[in-house]
Amino acid sequence: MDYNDDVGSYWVGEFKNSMMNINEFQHILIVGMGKTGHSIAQYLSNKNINFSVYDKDQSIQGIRRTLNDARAINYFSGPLEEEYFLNIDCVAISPGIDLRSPKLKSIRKKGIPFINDLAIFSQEVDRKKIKIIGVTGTNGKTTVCTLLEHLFLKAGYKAKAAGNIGLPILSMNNINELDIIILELSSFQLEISNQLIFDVGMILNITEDHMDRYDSFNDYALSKRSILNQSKNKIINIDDEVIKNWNIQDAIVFSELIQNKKNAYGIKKENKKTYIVDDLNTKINISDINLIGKHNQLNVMAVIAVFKVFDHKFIDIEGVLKGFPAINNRLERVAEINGIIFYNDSKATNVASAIAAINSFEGKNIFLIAGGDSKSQDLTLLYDCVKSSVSGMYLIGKDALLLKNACRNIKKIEIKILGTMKEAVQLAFNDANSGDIILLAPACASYGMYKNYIERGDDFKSIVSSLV
Ligand code: UMA
Ligand code: ADP
Repeated sequence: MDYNDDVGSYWVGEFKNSMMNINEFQHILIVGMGKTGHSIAQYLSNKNINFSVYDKDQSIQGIRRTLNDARAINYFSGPLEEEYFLNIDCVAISPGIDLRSPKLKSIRKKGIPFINDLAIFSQEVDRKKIKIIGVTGTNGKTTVCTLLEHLFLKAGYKAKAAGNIGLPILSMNNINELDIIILELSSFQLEISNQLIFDVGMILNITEDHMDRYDSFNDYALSKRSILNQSKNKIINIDDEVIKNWNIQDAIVFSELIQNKKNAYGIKKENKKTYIVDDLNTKINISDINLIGKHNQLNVMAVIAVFKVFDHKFIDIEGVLKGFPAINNRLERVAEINGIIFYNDSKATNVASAIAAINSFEGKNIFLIAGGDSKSQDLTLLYDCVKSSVSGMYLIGKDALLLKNACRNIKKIEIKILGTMKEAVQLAFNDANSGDIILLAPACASYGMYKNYIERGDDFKSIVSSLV
């Protein structure tokens, strides 16, 4: 089915191309020279395809240096100009570039195709041999991809997770020696090209994020939904408010609420243990895994659903799940000091993930450190959760005041705005008592205070370790 027929027309659809052959282009302009741009440049250079490069911020000398032996025809930097597209017959775009740019739309209108690393990869990979799993959703992608990679490796497959997880798809070595590739896909990556077909494509959830990049939540949701048009087998979360309304009929589903339905995974509690179950007598004990919170139960269900498509008889799923370690910056237990437990969930960069973190400590007093760049999200969605479960709120970063305003009518707690992470941790530590939780779950991106969420999590951890 054609993309636009299925989801209606919206601006992102303008950039979806059908099949094309990379070798037929005479001169490609790479827009954005971060990790992705560099991986595309290296690929084109290896194939002897002509290319030029553009980056808004990086200097021409800087790009020349980091490209090493790859040689571009032209190097452009500064504001994007239409003249950079003269003699260009294809644009290779990085995910960080906002496609609503009038200049890019006008280039596209002239009929110049836009591609990305996924489209190039689709021509490089040997599909007779390699299975590809695509994972998208607002939250949980890295957890699911890492867990899938872990399970497949333990089962003896040559498996690799790549994509938005931090490894550009074209930077993977020896692609065609692999059996299974697990691709973490952002909405930005899904905006371009429908060339790559997934053996399994899944959507974990859709909640507000990246509202600074979309005109509406619907545009963001539709970008995620487009993965289903490119997937031979679909896996979806039907507890999700957005996904359930799509009424997708031919998918394997997972849900906390249903059981014993065909092609469905659910949760069963029995003798204080939690199991993932299906209609075919699958019963997997997940009580003792290192991933805490209900949201992680959903993530594990999504992972297990993949084994409906792949043969799994020889994997001890329960055993492997138990041995899977917690992932850095995702509800990572950092320390216990004077009976107070510190958790680092720096990767909670949106409201839904912060709510999932707070809901993971039922019955505990939670002292929440949050704030940063809110990316135009609706912060009032935090209100109910903070009201019912948070005992103290310590806000930092650019949008601290916006967060405070979103929660200002909650009378029972004091909300403090602090200048640094150190002050926030110190104050939370002063206010908490034995048995309480101090949780970094910012609900915001780290921009403005840190290079990324990893640096923010590292700062939190080092401040906590200095409290001992
Ligand atoms: N740039 C421009 N013009 C612009 C915007 C950016 O020239 O208008 C330039 C910047 O100066 C910079 C380069 O583009 O030099 C950055 O490109 P990029 O933002 O596409 O970043 P990459 O380094 O290529 O990283 C991208 C993903 N980044 C984004 O989607 C923003 C990485 O996800 C991903 O790991 C990597 O490709 C490999 O696939 C990061 C991310 O934050 C971790 N993703 C978002 C998320 O997870 O929420 C979607
Ligand atoms: P992504 O790669 O989609 O950003 P991660 O696995 O890195 O996902 O997790 C990002 C944040 O979301 C973390 O704070 C994590 O605790 C939280 N999280 C993980 N899975 C879910 C989920 N299914 N629903 C809500 N939040 C989640």
